[in-house]
Amino acid sequence: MKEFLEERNIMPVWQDGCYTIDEYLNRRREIVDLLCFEEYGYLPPKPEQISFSEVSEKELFLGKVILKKIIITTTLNGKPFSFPIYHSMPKTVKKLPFFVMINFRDSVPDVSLPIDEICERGYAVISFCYKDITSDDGDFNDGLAGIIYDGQKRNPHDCGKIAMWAWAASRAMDYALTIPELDSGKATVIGHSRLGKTALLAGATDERFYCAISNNSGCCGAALSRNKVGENLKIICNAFPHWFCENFMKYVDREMDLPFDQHFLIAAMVPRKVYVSSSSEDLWADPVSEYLSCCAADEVYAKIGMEGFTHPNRLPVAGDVFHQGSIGYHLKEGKHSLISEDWHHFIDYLNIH
Ligand code: GTR
Repeated sequence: MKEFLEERNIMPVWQDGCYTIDEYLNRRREIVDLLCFEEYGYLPPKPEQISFSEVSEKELFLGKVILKKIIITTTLNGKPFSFPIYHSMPKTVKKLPFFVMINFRDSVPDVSLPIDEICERGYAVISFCYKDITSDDGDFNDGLAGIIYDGQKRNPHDCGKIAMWAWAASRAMDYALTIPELDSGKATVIGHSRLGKTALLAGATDERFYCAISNNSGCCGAALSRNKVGENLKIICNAFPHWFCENFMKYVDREMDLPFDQHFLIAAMVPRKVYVSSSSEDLWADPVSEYLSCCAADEVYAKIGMEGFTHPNRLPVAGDVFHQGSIGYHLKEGKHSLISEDWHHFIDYLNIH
């Protein structure tokens, strides 16, 4: 794989003097800081107060699944901000591993959230709709954005919308920690596409997530930016400048000047687990660049003596599933999507680790 990585001008995540997990954790903080400062903006602060109120409970799938709707209420800058989350779990007496899913919709089940199959395999899910946090557009008065900016201008390193959605995933995690049926050590944050970018940032900034899963996250998610095909920085920053901080705009057409590449975001999960899934026809996201990012991040696991990305010495082909190391991976045949097949791969991987 060396020749492919050389073509991409891969920057080493590693710096001299880090050989243990503890030394890497300091480096990790610098990496997360860099990604926030230059790309996504710093996440909003932890709320001054947080509370949870259950508004409904029902049974689904002939009573096999319990679905609760909860309102999370936070106080931020002295002002209240609330949003709904959905907590689905199988009826059980034992502690459950669980997903925090940042979703496009608030429906449960949903086309991307086959709750019956996930619960059947012994996992719970806490999901929420990203638009219940703040709108997916340049309106910085809507929802959480309005609370944070209060009509003021953003500083160049202040949060864009991805960082706000990631903040909400951490609030869902705050809720999970209050639920005795959920195993706090087995939390995985997951999202698809723009929300796959968000899941990686949530995992990078909140170490309570044991694993982060990015499904088809592409540009500014799992995929390397340098020499990427399909969407690039110019296209994404033109279409969705609100996803990022203002500092990021200076890298349009200047990928080579970035002081990092997206494998830094993957490496921010070390020594925890991270999973990248791609779809073979998703050329906009660029599966090869997603794969090479995993190859590049592998180095960091290797340095601290952990198995990182275990894969054959070739580019991926549809049907590949690599679950052995700390970086999980699969390339499904088909289009840009998050479907039941992906979920079964994720659960297979989590069950091994
Ligand atoms: C596209 C965008 C991608 C991807 C996708 C999505 O329009 O170019 O970066 O995130 O949206 O979120 O569905």
